[in-house]
Amino acid sequence: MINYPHIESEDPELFALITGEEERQRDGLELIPSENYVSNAVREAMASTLTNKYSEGYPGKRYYGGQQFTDQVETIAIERAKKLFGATHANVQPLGGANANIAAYMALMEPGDTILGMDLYHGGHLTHGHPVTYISKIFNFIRYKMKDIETGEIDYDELRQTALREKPKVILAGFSAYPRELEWQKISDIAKEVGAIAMADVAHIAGLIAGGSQKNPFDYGFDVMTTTTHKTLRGPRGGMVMIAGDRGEEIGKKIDKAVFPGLQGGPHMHQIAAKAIAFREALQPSFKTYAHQVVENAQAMAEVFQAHDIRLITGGTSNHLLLADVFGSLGISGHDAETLLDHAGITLNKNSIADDTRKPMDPSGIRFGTPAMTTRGFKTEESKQVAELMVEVLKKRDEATVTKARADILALAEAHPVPESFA
Ligand code: DSN
Repeated sequence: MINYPHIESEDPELFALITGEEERQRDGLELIPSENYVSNAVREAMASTLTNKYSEGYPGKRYYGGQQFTDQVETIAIERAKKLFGATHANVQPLGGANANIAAYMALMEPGDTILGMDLYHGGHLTHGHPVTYISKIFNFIRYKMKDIETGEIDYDELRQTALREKPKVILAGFSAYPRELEWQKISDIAKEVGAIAMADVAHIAGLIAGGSQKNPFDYGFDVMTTTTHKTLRGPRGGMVMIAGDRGEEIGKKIDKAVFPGLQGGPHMHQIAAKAIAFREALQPSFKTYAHQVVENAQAMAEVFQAHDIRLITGGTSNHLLLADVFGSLGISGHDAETLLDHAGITLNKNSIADDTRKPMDPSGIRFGTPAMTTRGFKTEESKQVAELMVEVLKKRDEATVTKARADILALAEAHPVPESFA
């Protein structure tokens, strides 16, 4: 446990909010698939005096003095990231996944250039060119989709035809709401055929790749990989860009320039230290066990939902997340399902399903996943128990059922305290 004696005595208002959030995380179940619990070591790094330091530039080439420790911190983070993902180059400075993606676009393309990515309503992400983003005004984003929503199969023929026709500079493979594994080799072959850079946004599955429960795009000819560090990878909130392959050195230089000074100012060195600590944790053999358990738990939850005839987009899951069509199956909207489950102590998010006819703030689906509960030590039996509780709440929707589920969730949470260390 980390205490906050100074905040408590100096700013009781903030102390109450921070401890309130801590209790919420402790007593409820976190099923948002992009969230996790970090170790105390990671949290200590984020609270360290490294936050006081300006370090514009890169190790050995900074614009400020006093870098004898920060240079080493960043170098260690880079080396651990490279080892974890088999990269030849890593930039650990992006402040988040959005920055990592934008820096990669800036490094790999000129304004007006075309990038082919996954359709946003078939699992892609805002930063993959949603019209509300500024980058969508700078680059020309075009899309590929699933061929079959019930199996999740991507339409690789359409992808290839589009790539041959549009000649994109970059083909982007990645997602934030797609429960299946992509065929990395097929995508990288198409990229080679049309002379495009193959870029993977593995923000959601980075931990599963590091732990060996999902394939590594670098093993299938991908040139660039962007990620967040705080989802399945279980590190501090932040981003990263990695490079591999024959053009690694050339692309690496462009990425570094794009991150700084192209996009960001001083790197957040306390976060970089925390990333280094999380990477070390992910290099331990126990992280492999964790990554495999995440997927097993998600599949156990999928079995329960399917046994209750609740439609899962793509017909199940091969990774850490599930997307359930609760409106189509149970007549409850994603928004109402999220609220109801919140009352039962289960946090997840409403989500559009592929080709949803409802609006994003009140869509047909819910998205949930197992990274955080697996960190707490949940196995398949407990995962099934949670799924049964969710289904019961979503079907019955009465106060007694929600109250009983809340008590059961609290008991499960108490039996599986959030670990303080993964050393
Ligand atoms: N907000 C993240 C997610 O929940 O998937 C993606 O950036």
